[in-house]
Amino acid sequence: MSVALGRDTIVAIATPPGRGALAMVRLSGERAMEIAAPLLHPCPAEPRHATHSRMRARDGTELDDVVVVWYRAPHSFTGENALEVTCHGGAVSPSLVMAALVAEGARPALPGEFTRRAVLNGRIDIIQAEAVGDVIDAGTHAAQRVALAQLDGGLSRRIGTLRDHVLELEALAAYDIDFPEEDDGPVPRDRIAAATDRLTSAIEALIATSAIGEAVRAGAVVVICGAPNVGKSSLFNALLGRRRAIVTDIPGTTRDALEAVIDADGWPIRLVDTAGLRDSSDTVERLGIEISRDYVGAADVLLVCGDDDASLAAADRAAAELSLAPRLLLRTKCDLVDAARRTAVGTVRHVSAETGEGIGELLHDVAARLESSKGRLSFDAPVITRERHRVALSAARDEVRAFRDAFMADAVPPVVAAVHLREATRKLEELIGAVDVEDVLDRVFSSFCVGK
Ligand SMILES: Nc1nc2c(ncn2[C@@H]2O[C@H](COP(=O)(O)OP(=O)(O)OP(=O)(O)O)[C@@H](O)[C@H]2O)c(=O)[nH]1
Ligand SMILES: [Mg+2]
Repeated sequence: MSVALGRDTIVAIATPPGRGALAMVRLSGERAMEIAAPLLHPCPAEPRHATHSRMRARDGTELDDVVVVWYRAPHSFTGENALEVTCHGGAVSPSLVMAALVAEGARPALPGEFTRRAVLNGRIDIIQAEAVGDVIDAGTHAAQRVALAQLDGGLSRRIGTLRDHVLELEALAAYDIDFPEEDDGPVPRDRIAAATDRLTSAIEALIATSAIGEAVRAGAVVVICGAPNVGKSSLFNALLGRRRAIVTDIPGTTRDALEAVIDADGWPIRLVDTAGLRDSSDTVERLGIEISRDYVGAADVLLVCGDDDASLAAADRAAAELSLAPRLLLRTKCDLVDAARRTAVGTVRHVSAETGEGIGELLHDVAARLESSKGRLSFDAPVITRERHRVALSAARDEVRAFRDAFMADAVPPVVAAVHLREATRKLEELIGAVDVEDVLDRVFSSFCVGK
């Protein structure tokens, strides 16, 4: 990359493009005020106060009527001198403001560059930076709440505490190493063993939150499957409360998988309608069926549909072959069958997209299945939300275990065993972003939008 990261003053339109009442242009870097001042009439006199200004180009051309807030380093989101210019929205005003600031020497920001600077300047850590992206990307209130808690530092503090415990253990081990001649030593071995076990359990407990954390951040995948024409797309529409998927009486109507996000008792759900599973000679339909099979394989919960007992049993067998996820059996189009003559047994639920029967309860069933497979949805304790977190914590746990094995077995000199603890500390610090920041940052910010 040829741009001088960190030294330039950067600028970006922080609001989405399109028609809107207001837009915000954000400027950050050492020269932020110097760059903006010649264009602002008047210029903000005090930091953190809103100033109503006319913005004019150097040649006197009127640009827009704006409200400016100036932040003095280090008291800004990025930790640098910064300016937020709120102008009119739409296609013209924000671009004019941005172009004028670029003409004065600011450089257009790269995606995520403001947040990257916030990390590099120690305003937030990497876990919190990820949360900034998650708050923006959240599709449901639950996902946004988890992200906000993470941004608030809950998860970072929890990981910091784990790291402190590793350091304490290392200190205990070091004491033992330094005074080996003390027979019963000042640090009995079983004390070190017990501390190691407590630490391993604490790391495990945090790893165990990944099922729920990842499901809430990304949405649990709930797939509607079954034979063609049993009413899958009708059920999909009924659950969404709007006509999204095409419904016809022609078997094989749905060709591609369709996704929509809904809420089931607080759980964010990625509901998927799929092409009916059958042997087909139609090329397009066959491709759709392959996609269906992939979705069924990746589902967190399956809604297995059949409009009679035989088709339901066949669909259940097919689903069980492809997936270990919990399956809810749905006898569809139940409005066509007399309540008295309903034959299905056990856990089969009767639903009708036509009358709405069973549809509301179905979402409670889905939430209950998710709760039993992933844990209770709660926003009080920190949860990990990404594979990156899970991988780093698992590596740290393995190092702590390796230390215990080596230390207790006297297999290697204690100093060598303690190396595992240093490695565990490093894994936890990498997770928060205390070491090798640049490398981790590149991965974290690859998906960010410009202006954040
Ligand atoms: N009476 C009644 N008819 C329904 C119900 N649900 C679906 N149907 C009818 O069944 C037919 C097939 O419905 P779809 O929802 O397209 O079925 P599908 O399973 O998505 O079919 P494919 O996409 O071809 O796999 C349509 O004619 C629907 O009107 C229901 O609850 N009651
Ligand atoms: Mg369909």
